[in-house]
Amino acid sequence: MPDLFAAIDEGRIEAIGPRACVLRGFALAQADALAAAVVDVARAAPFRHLVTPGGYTMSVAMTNCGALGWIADRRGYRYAAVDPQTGRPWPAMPPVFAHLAGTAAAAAGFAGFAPDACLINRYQPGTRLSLHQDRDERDYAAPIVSVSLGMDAVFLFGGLARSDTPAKVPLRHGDVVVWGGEDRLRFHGVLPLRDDPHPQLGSQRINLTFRKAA
Ligand code: MD3
Ligand code: FE
Repeated sequence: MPDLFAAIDEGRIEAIGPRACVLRGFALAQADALAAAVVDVARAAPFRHLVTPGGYTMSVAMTNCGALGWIADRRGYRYAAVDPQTGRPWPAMPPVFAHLAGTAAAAAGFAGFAPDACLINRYQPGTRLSLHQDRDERDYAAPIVSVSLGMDAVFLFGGLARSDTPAKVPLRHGDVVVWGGEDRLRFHGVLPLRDDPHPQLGSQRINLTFRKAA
């Protein structure tokens, strides 16, 4: 047991919105298998820093697995079946990923979630993700499931307007968050990561974000 204080919350479900909740420690039992699968995905589709249409190089490094992958370039944001860096399809979604996403969504009240895209974000100390909405998916009826691995982060959960003051939600190794319904288009982001190395993953945080893109 690496962190006795984190263990206090394990198994709790915290509502952070009408249709958004944190499942504390939901991915802990699969964390090693998930991290190993991330290494496999990144061997086939390496992490890279995307450049936004505005010309800003993102501090988060990204890759994808599944039928579709989220990309940004000077032309815009979109989902694509082929990795523009390798010219090959994105690696298949590992079964442990798909299973976890489905069981987490069901535990949060979204039965039948079958994601076709998994965006994998890698944060290093100082990395942040500024407030944004996820609007590039075809159908907003499906939820989004996110899995946190490695170092702690402070997630910012805002409202439907960029100017709404966001709530701060700490996310730890093994936590899973599910967003759907009226919470699906809320602004959100991640504060700059502080360097407090994780026993298994070292000085990084990995976030898996499962979506139904098509
Ligand atoms: C909240 N990633 O990749 S969890 C992203 O921790 C992203 O890497 C963050 O925001 C991370 O787009 C936050 C994912 C998340 C995804 C969709 C949401 C949070 C959301 C939709 C509505 C509200
Ligand atoms: Fe997002």
